[in-house]
Amino acid sequence: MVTNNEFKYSRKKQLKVGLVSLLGGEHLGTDRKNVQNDLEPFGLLYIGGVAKAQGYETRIFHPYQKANPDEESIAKAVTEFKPEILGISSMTNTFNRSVALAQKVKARLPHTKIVFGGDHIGTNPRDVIQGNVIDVGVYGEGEETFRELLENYNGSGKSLEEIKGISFVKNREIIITEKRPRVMDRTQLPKPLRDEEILKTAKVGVLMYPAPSEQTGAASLLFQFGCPFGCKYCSATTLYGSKLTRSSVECVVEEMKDLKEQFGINTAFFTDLTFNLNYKLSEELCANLERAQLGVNWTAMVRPTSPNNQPILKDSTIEAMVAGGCSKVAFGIESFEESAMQAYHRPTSLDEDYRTLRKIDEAGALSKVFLILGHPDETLEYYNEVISVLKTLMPDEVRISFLTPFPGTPLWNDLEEKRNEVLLTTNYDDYTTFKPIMKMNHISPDQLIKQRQRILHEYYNSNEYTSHVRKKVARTPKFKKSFDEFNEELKRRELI
Ligand code: B12
Repeated sequence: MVTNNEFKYSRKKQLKVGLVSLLGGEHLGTDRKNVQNDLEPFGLLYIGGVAKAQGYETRIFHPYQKANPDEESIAKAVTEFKPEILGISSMTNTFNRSVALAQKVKARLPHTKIVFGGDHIGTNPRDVIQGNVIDVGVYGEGEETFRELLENYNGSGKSLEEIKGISFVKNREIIITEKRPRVMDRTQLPKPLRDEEILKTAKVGVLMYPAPSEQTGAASLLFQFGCPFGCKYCSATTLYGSKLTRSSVECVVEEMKDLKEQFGINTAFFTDLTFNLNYKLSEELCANLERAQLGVNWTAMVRPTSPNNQPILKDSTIEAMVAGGCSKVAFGIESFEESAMQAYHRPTSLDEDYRTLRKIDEAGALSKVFLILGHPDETLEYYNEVISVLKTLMPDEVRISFLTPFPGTPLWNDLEEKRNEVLLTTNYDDYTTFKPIMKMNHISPDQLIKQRQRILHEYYNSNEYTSHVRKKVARTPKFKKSFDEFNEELKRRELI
């Protein structure tokens, strides 16, 4: 049991901060048949920005760095660096491996303090107890919390009990301190600490303009942080509450400009969960990006309808996005199975989805839709409907996840005492959205995996899709290479 987790070091010692984020299960190995994007561990980079701004020697360790291809080499590199503080960012599917890595480091550096943050501990602060190695868990957004922890390290700050937004173990008891209010104006925060090697390895996939082979690095960016819509399967509500915080138009344009000039990137990924939430602001950002003519193409996630299914995505926003360099617009259809839409608190309008896709085609961008399969009530008939709906909607790219009630989400919390009854597994490693997690009434896990493959295979091989792509490339010839590379990847994934 981690006992002395107070961080008392001699006054103003030049502390060293190590930061680690491991890759998800689907990103490991050569297969990578479910990988969509390779992006920076963005949350961790913001934490790095805080540590650097506090004047600490800060180093990031990540598998996109040639020197750190796997967890053993990362543990070795961290040990050689001898940080006083090791910050680890983890999702649920990387949590167990992150704990194992922390144990390896702690065994060699018993005085190094281990601080976990990110989507998993961020929504499950009680898991600070796991593995008996985590000194502090940071839940919710982490910048201000980590700054106060660093001050605590230097003996100049608050005691752990006084620091909001953390969990730790004291006298065999899990202490969870008060929730930390969000930082409404993120222009006050230090910029993310970028790592050139990670940035240049990062790519937006699978279908993108510029095509993956022509991308010179993909930067993650954030304008509006959080989402008030409260879909029950999403971690955002638990992580960030319903408030939306933001940076500024000037800061985002400046950041993209700096990344272009400093690292020569030509691609970006907005991690905003719903880019069109405040459409006037989003359009203002796009107008400024258009004026700046930075030659960076980017993708963003939008939402066509509100939680009560009213249209919220304006044509003017899509036009402004494309004029500002957006070359791929992504949005969730998720499910149109009645009980699933209710259970997820996430309705969809296929008419509005159709209108949105045609608008994206007309504006000259690529489109990607997200679907979730695996709600217990789904049937084979529903999957046949999914195929015919896709042939009608004709998105350029489809990502199908399996319903995954991530620990700490409303969906997980609602399952409460009947979890063992309705879940196939509670092994965190399986929570990648590419493994069936929920037991279903009419479909076995193997059948579900086959149905997912069948839906993608039948859609991408359909005449509707082939002629849609032909017309799209005829209308926007610059997309030819993007679709050619996409085709190659679909073949490699045995989807065509
Ligand atoms: C961008 C993104 C990605 C990117 C990059 C992910 C990365 N960080 O490495 C890509 C496309 C690669 C990706 C892949 C996957 N993703 Co993803 N992704 C997102 C998305 C859309 C935005 C995340 C983001 O950048 N937010 C902005 C940053 C600034 O916020 P943040 O990450 O929360 O960081 C803050 C705090 O968490 C905290 N913090 C974070 N790390 C640390 C570390 C320390 C030490 C401290 C103190 C604090 C701290 O402070 C940060 C600043 O305030 C989220 C959606 C969401 N709801 O957030 C899903 C999301 C994180 N992804 C999810 C999943 C499941 C995956 C995949 C497993 C899916 C798959 N199989 O492909 C993979 C796994 C990849 C991996 N590396 O593990 C889930 C995770 C749920 C969970 N509990 O695990 C989310 C929440 C979506 C959802 N379904 O709800 N993803």
